[in-house]
Amino acid sequence: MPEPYRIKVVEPIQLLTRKGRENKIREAGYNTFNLKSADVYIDLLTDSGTGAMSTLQWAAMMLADEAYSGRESCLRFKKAVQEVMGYNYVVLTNQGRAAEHILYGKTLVRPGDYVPRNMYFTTSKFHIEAAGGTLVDVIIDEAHDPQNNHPFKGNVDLKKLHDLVDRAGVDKIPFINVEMNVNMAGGQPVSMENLRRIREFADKNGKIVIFDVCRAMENAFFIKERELGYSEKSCAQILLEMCSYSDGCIMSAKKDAIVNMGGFIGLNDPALFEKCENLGIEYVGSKDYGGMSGRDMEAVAAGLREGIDDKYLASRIGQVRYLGESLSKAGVPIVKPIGGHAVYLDAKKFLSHIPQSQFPAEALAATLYVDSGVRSMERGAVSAGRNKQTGENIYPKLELVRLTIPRRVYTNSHMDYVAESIISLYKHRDDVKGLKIIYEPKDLRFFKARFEPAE
Ligand code: P61
Repeated sequence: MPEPYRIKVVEPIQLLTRKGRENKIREAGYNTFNLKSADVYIDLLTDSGTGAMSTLQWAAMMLADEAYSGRESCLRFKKAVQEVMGYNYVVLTNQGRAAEHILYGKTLVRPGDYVPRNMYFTTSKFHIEAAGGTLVDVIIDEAHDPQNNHPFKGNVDLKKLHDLVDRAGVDKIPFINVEMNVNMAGGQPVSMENLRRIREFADKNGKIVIFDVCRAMENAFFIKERELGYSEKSCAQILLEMCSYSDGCIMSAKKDAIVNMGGFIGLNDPALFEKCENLGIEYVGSKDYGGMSGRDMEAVAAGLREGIDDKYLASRIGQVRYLGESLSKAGVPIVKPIGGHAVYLDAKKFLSHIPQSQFPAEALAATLYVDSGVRSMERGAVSAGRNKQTGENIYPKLELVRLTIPRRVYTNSHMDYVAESIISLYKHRDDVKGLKIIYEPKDLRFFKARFEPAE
């Protein structure tokens, strides 16, 4: 089916010359984060805050209440979260990492704690570590293999959870953290069956479960499509059941809620809510705005309802699949199955002549920009950072380039251009050279690191 919307506003884009792009990537230190968006032709850096809002969202923004306290927009925001996800209490934040800071960093994690999670995410890991904790990856092994076709590669391995309890002691585990549609694994979903088993495990061990729901709507779509017993349910019903297995969540609304800015913590426990709300006042803004303006809240409230619509999700994930299948048919190595928000190139396979110490994914992202003006994102050794104790680079099994599709922004002819560019790059892949780091900040280095060609 075609997209369930038509386009009313457009934003012109332009392709610089090849010489121009060569200069721009050099000036950017070969890091696509450092490029100016005006120098990018098709921007697949991220799906975070880059979606196109609907007429309903823009109209709702005009009705926003910008009062400091007791604002209607805040009430509408909370009502939308309660209706769509079922959480009783909501703390407003400006985006996901602020929610992580408050809930993980300032409330739940103590020095020496271990937090099990189905694969790391950069900001989540940062806030757990900054509080003195350690993130322990408990995702199933299949998730680390780009070619493995497991339908729910985001699942938690219950055996790994049990082992952690035996090794660390149950008291050292403040909560179980489960990400929906796991970003670093390639946008891979968690099954309902797995969520139920995590809940049982948590209840037996007296633990709470916190979800990262920034892409839970896309996860719900995969459950509808792949899990027995869910094909007749709506994604909205599935999402409510998913969230019922958790005690709370953090949300970056910039993803599934299709807004430019916004986030929240959802909770069911009034005492935990009270703590987080007070911290929110200290760190992000008073309780009725939490780092957002009223218009941002209105956009989120409307976006939460649009983001869970079955037809929209089918078209959104269908577009990601369209790009993935074009690449796969041409033999380009990508992560399988094709994920919810992005297609991930397997840079280790794509550039098998470049050792991981020369950052093949970063080199591939830089070359793709020079070749075609398409901006993508490194998700490999640069993103994984360094071991805190030894200072050595961490070399994850997955060395990927993420082609992230913003929601409702590009058409399939943009996808065709991207696919053709990558297929042509694949043919001359042996010409691509590795990179070495010449500057990196201490934490979350991928955002600002600079490189130059190795040797
Ligand atoms: C992204 F390169 N994601 O995927 P905030 N949890 C999860 C996320 O995907 C996420 C956040 C929490 C981004 C933006 C971004 O290493 C990076 O609203 C599963 O961005 O604070 C964000 O939500 C944090 C890009 C973040 C990165 C960190 O593009």
